[in-house]
Amino acid sequence: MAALAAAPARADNPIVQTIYTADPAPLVHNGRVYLYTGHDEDGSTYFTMREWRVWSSADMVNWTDHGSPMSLGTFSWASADAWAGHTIYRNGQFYWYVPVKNRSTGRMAIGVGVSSSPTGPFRDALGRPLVENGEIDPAAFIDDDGQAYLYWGNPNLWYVRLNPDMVSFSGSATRIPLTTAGFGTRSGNPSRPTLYEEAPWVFKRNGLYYNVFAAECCSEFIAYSTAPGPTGPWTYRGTVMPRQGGSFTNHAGIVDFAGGSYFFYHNGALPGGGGFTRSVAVEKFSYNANGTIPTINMTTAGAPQIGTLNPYVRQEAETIAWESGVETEPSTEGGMNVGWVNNGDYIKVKGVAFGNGARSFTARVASAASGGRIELRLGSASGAVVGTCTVSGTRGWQTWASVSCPVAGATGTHDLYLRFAGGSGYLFNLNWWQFNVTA
Ligand code: FUB
Repeated sequence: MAALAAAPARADNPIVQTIYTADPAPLVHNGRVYLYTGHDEDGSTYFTMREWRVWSSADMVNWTDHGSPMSLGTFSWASADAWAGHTIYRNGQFYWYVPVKNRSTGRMAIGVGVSSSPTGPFRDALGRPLVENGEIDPAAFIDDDGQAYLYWGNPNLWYVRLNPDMVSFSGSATRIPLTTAGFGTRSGNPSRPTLYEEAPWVFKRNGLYYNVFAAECCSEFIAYSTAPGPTGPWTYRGTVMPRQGGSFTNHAGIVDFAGGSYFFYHNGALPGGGGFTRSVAVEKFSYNANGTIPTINMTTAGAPQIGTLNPYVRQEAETIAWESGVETEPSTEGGMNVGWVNNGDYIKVKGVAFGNGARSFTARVASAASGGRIELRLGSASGAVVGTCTVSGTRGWQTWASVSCPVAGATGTHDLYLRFAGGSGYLFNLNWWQFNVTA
């Protein structure tokens, strides 16, 4: 399992440790960043990917796991390869464009899932591919005039003009000329003379159109081009993220959120990580004054936290900055819960604002075994204990009960560690928790 997290306790990249994730596609909606990813299977030796996953955050460090609201099973015509997708919002609906293998043709095709919620569930909007030419990595963009575009491609770069319904298009697929002026020069590969490899990410900023893409496999780096319009002509602008991180692919997504700019990518940084067991990470960056993108390097620290987390409202157990040992699963009470909890495992929640002090703690727990303890620690997994909650068996891993315990010494803002203790084997599951200002 990827949930090893033997790295230093304070690192926050990669941002998900419970599973391997790849191909980030961030979307800002209603004060949160929703992060759509692929899922590399444990121990994979190919791009063995069967589902997509959704995460969200309001502070860029504590990420909530929303599970898998779309998988190969969503597309009855798809047989394999739940690869790199992109989600965009329009008129109350979320459209998730994904490449999958078409069972009947054996070729890669682009499907589109649709949902009225950013966390799904998503359904197949068409019951067939939106477009199919054997190429991958769709990215949607809606221009200021309302015209939407879908870009995709490896080895070529294509676009179609999407209709306002976002699930049909006008005209036919158009190939963007891959010129060296537009996409840089690759040497030693006459059939691919430009750096463009795959994974386009198109957006507009201050009237300039950007195409950030994975360059020159393998290994890939992230590069970008700009243009005066959504269809070009493109001019190559250089490297965004050099080759780093132990994965021979990389895949970028960029958003602006709460006044900052954020660059998402993937690498092989988790234990057992590599080219087919990747993990999504994020860095904060600032555009240069002339609109160019600076070189961005991978870090283990990740982005700084925006604000703090409020412990006096219900927090999902699967809202995590870093964890060691646990996994998640769908909960019968809705959303996800944390499970596979062993003695010594922990969850770090960053920047928790206790204010004048918490007096008690409540957790929603379930256990088919005999339970254990939740130690509430500040600063590190071995930090000061401000409370300990005893969890008893509930006769089922989804038989939920609330437990409470007193808290003392939790004032100000700290990283909170929920450290789990008990005997051998799985101890209990955790669905949500909340601190209280009353005993
Ligand atoms: O994840 C499978 C493929 O690897 C994606 O479609 C590409 O962008 C590369 O990241």
